[in-house]
Amino acid sequence: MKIAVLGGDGFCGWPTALHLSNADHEVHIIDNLSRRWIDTELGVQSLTPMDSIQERCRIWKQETGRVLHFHLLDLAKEYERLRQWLDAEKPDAIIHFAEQRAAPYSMKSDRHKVYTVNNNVSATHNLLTALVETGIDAHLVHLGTMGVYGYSSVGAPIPEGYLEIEIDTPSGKQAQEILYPTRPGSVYHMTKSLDQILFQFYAQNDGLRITDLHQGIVWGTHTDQTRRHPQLINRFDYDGDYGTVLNRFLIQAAIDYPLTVHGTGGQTRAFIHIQDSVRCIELALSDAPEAGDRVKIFNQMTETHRVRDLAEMIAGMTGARVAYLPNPRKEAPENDLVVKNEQFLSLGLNPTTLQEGLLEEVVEVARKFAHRIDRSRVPALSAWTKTIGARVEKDP
Ligand code: NAD
Ligand code: USQ
Repeated sequence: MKIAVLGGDGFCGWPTALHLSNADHEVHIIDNLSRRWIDTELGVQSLTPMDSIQERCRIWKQETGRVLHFHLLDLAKEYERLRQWLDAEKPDAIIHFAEQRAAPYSMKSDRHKVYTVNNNVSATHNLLTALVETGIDAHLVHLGTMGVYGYSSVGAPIPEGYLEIEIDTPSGKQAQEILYPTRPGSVYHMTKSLDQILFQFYAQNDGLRITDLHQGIVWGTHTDQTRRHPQLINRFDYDGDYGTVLNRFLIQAAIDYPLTVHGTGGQTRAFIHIQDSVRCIELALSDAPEAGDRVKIFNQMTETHRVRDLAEMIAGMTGARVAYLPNPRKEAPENDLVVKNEQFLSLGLNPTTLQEGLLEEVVEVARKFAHRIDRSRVPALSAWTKTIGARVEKDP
């Protein structure tokens, strides 16, 4: 297939582009490199040294003989160029990673909220309307988030996207299937909830074929392809805005920094290893909906863990200390989480679960590049409300 990977320079997009290229697909990366600019804005860098996207593509060709095409394009701001590109290239499938994805970054200030909403909602909507306009029947696979469901403590299993309900009508009870009610916990997660409505509309109105993957927190760094050459290494975020919890704990353990648990650490979240994330996308591509189908929704996660359990496990493994800090976020201090993920399992996913070997591998990567870590960028300082901000700043 000819596949466009939007956001293919990012943490999930790069290994996906390599995986699909390795599987003999013709891969086109589209990215505006905004993530690299945000590193500059925040004064941080990936733990792992990343070459330019052009250099990464050159090394991939040198190692495998396969070509990765790169196009510098802003999906949110360059609608005409996007439409022309689609019209000229007519991809069979499009994988959409190209959004501002950090919850803390989206809550930093009013400017960051505005940027995140404008960038994410415009990128998704521009893509959808350009597909309609050009009449291209590509299968669109979007990387969404488990966070759209919210983390209430009800404890009932979270279905894959849709909820069956019964409503009272004058002629008795009627069964109905609705999108699971969304309850985002940050401006970023809110944009993913808005994306869901955009997808629902364009599938029903124009017959677009869309799959939305509600992905959990991705951990790890290597995949089979990124291991092939040092310059193909994946990015790895550790800072307080972009670093995700398990990867942060692993680098903190490597540099002897107390593991930064927010609050009691009673938050339970869904996780998936980067290698499985890449594999799930390939599986989703092989199971495309037909025109006229509702949006196909998968829960892309393999296990759930409580944050404090992860911290204690890594502390036990590495001897790191655990620090329980005031929580900069507004979120339930404790929640249970049961998630259905039968669809990927039935398509043949064989989940990679947290294993000491793999955790140790990440700590090794962190130790190798520890000299690149700026300890002052480790604390998570972006506060969800002004009141919470005052409390977090007072913490010694
Ligand atoms: P990332 O920030 O590393 O990559 C996103 C890429 O998209 C970057 O290279 C960025 O430059 C590009 N981009 C952003 N806006 C763009 C625009 N307007 N035009 C063109 N390119 C643009 O993020 P990631 O961790 O790879 O996440 C990718 C997707 O997966 C996101 O949509 C995110 O919501 C979702 N996701 C990520 C995780 C995770 O743990 N990393 C978990 C669940 C879901
Ligand atoms: N947390 C800590 N200590 C830290 C960092 C985080 O205790 O040092 C806690 C947070 O308070 C939160 C949980 O860990 O309760 C998860 O935080 P996170 O930063 O790992 O994940 P999140 O903000 O939810 O966002 C990440 C990705 C996002 C993706 C989402 C999937 O950045 O793109 O959508 O995971 S999910 O969480 O399933 O919605």
